[in-house]
Amino acid sequence: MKIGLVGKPNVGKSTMFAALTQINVEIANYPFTTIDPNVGITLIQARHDCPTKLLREKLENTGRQSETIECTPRTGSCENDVRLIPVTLVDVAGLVPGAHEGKGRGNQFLSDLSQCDALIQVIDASCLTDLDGNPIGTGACDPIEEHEFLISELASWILSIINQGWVRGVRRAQSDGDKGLMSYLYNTLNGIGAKEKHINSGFNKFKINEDTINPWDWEESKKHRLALKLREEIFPLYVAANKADIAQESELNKLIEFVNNKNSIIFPTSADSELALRRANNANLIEYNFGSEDFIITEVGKQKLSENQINGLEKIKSTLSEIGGTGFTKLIDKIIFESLEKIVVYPVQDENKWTDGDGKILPDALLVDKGTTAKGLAYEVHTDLGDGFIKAVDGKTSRIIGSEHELNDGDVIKIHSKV
Ligand SMILES: Nc1nc2c(ncn2[C@@H]2O[C@H](COP(=O)(O)OP(=O)(O)OP(=O)(O)O)[C@@H](O)[C@H]2O)c(=O)[nH]1
Ligand SMILES: [Mg+2]
Repeated sequence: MKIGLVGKPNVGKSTMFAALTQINVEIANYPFTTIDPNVGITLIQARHDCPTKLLREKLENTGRQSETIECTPRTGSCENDVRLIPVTLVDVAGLVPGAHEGKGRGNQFLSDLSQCDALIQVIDASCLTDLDGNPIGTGACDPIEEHEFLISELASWILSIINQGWVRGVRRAQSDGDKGLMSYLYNTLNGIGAKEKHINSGFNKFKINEDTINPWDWEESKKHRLALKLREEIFPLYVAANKADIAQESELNKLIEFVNNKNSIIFPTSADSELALRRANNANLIEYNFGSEDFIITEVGKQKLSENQINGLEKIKSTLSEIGGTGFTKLIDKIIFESLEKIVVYPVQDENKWTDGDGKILPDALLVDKGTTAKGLAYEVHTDLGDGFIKAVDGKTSRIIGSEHELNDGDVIKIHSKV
């Protein structure tokens, strides 16, 4: 799972990246601080208790020792039976109008977004910076315009890719109709991460209001409308209404209503606050559970923090209570588990002990699509495992399940395969 952070320059993309990945990157109050993309890992919470808890209960019920039973995540981690799953974040250069034509950092950075499963647009909800990211003061921008220009810019980028071979590509539509056109689109956009299902559903949505005959005669505006629909499928876009700590409530609410009406997900966020809290937490100055709406200053903090720092933390505290936390945990959780409809499943080699070949308990927690079947999971683990699939066993119930059985969030699955 890979999420790209996009938006105009100077909105807080790198601040959000630094806060969520704990990687130090350059942050500054001017445009184009970031040039080369930053790539890192953030951890998201599964929506269920780690199944290790169940394993312990099972053992206790049969009168066996369970205290030493702990899972060993190969990636991510687990704390107090809260399983944390890695998600890759990509922080790219700021995008200015005309980026698809090479303005600002241009197309290079757009290709940095290739293969992302979703994008989060970071918007400056405080409106203190203009569309090019220059800090010019109150009323410098319109957050809704900022959102719409990004959508259009992403579509223009997709259009510039499909235009490269359009005349030759759409000839296939002459003999094969829509199927030929879709196959051209898939072959062309596959390189930036498009899957067949994206092309099919984007194209079908486009067809609701448009005819698809004679594509060789289409005007640019029609192709742009197609690109808009394809973008929705390939790069679902969500919004972090950032700098909410200094934003005007009326502007913030206008933006939230606008994005909600488009059935996307938006939360007010404060990247600055999240970064400060995580750093203070790492230094033992405060106790802060990521995503929570409050924190406490530790004894060490009381001794070491200056009056200014305490005041700063008090300010953050009031931001947290105003906007309900810094927004990121809720935003990413909702994107992954509700909008992208992912579930977490645990493939194991031993269906009784829930271990891999080395005796490690629940080493893998995989994010897969809701509706993934037992055989589908086998393919996620390895193509050979999928090709040789015989049957699977549900580790929680010990029942044998067939290839088409749909998995549930939190399932522990042993796959039997010819290989
Ligand atoms: N008040 C406030 N300031 C913020 C917040 N997030 C980031 N900033 C400030 O906004 C400025 C820009 O932050 P960056 O993270 O460098 O922004 P960016 O979007 O990565 O910028 P480019 O790399 O130039 O595209 C810095 O001065 C940050 O401290 C926030 O939530 N609230
Ligand atoms: Mg940056």
